[in-house]
Amino acid sequence: MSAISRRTLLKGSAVTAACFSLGAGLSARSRAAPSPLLLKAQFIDARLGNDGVTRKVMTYGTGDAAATGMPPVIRMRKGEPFAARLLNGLDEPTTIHWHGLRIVNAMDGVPEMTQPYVYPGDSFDYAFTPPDAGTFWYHPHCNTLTQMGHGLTGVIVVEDPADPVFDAEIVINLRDWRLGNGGAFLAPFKPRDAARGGTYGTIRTANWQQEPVYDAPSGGLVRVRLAATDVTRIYTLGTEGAAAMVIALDGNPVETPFPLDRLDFGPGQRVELVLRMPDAEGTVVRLGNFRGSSPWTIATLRAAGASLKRDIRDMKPLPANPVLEADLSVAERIPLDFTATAEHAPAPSICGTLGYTFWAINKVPWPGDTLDPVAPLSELKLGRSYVLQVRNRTPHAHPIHLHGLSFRILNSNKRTILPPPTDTILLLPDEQAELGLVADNLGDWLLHCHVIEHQKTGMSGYFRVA
Ligand SMILES: [Cu+2]
Repeated sequence: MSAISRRTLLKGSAVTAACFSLGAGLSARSRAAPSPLLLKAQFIDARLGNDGVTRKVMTYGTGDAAATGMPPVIRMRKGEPFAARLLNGLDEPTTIHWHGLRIVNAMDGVPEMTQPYVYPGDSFDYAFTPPDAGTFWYHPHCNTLTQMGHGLTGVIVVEDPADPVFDAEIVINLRDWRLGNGGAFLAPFKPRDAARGGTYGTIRTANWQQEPVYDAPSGGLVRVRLAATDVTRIYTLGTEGAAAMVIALDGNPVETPFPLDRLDFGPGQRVELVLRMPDAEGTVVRLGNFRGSSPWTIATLRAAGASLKRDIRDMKPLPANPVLEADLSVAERIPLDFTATAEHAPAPSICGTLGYTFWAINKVPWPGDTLDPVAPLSELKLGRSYVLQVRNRTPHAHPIHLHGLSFRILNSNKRTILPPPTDTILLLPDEQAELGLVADNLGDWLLHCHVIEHQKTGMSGYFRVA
C-alpha cells in the first residue's frame, strides 16, 4: 500500500537531518556573513500517492538546479544572521512567511502589510537573525490555500550551539494533498467544509512520502522534529514500540520533558521528541496519528547497527529561548472572540479570495491579505504587557497563530497542562483562555487561524505594535 523508502541515518551531528530531505543538496545552513540562500518557488512533477504523477506541484529549489522534491529543510543558527533570496518561478505573486520566527516586521512576508508582492520573475531579499532555537517552518502568505496546498511548506531548524547532542535527528514535514484520479489536484476546498472544520486532503504524507521508514541507531537517542504544515489536519501524535519524551513544543523547550502519550497538534504547530531506539537491530518504532477511530502510521523508525545502549536519563535539557514574561500586575486585557459570521461580500485580493465569508475575530471578517486592511484588533505599546482573553465561540478547533510575538497560555477552561511559550494555540471548541505576552517587536503582526480556509474566509486580524 505505501511507498517505503529507507535512508541511512548517519550518527552524530545535526547535519544528518539532511539525509531525510528528498533529493540532493537540500539542507542549507546560514553563516556569520551569509550569502543569500536562493529559494526558487517553482513547479515540478512529483509522485505523491500511488495513482500517477501530479503535475504542477509547487516547491522551493535551492540554487540554479531544478528542484526534485519537497522544499528544503532550512538550517539556521540562533543569534546568527540569515539571508535568503526568494525567486518567483510561479505564474502568480507569492511571498515567504517564516512561521514562529520573531524577526523584524519588514521580513515577515505578509503582502501589502509588510512587503510588496513578489510577482512572477521577480525576487525579494530576506535577511534577519532568528532569536530563538527550535523547529519552525516557512510558507507563502499569498493565495495561501492553493500555494501551501500544492506544496509550498518547508521546515526550519534553528540550532543552538548549546544544544545537547543526540545520536540522530529526524525532521518530518507532515502534510496532506488533495488529489483525485491520476494524481491530479482537486479543488482546494469545499465551501460546506470551510464553514465547519475544514477540507481534508486525500493523501497523507511525511516528507512527501507515505509511511516512510528511517533507520536510526539501535539503543540510540533520537531527536524527532515534527511540523504540522497541512492546511487543515489536526494530529494526535503517539508512538508504538518505544517510549518518547516531549522536549519542545512550537519552538520552545518544555520546562520539564514529559512522556508522550497522545498529543494534539494542529496546523502550524511543532512537536519535538526524544525517543530511545530498541536495542535489537531491525526492531521498529512507529510514529502514528491516533486521532479518530482508525489510527495510522506517520513514519517508522527501524533500529540499525549494534546497540549504543544509551539511557534516556542521559538526555540533557534544551537551553531556553529569550522570551519575556508578561507582567500580569500591569497588563492590559484585550478580549478576542472567534466566531462564525453572517455572510459578507469577500474583499478582493491579489492573493486569491475563496469567495465566501464564514468566520470573524471580534465580529470583523478579513482574509488577512487584502489591499485595504481593516483596523488593527488593538494598538499595542512597545515593551508593554498584555493579556489576550481569547474565546472560541464555535464548535470547531482553531489553531490561532500570532506573527512576530510569542505568548504564554496563562489559563484555560479546557486544559490542565500548559505548554511553554508559543506562536500558535490550538483553541479547542468553546475554549476560553488567557494569553500573556510582551509587545516587544515593532510593526503590524497578523493573528489568524491556520486552518487556511478559516483564515481566508475571515478568521484573521492584526495587532499594531508602536
Ligand atoms: Cu479555524
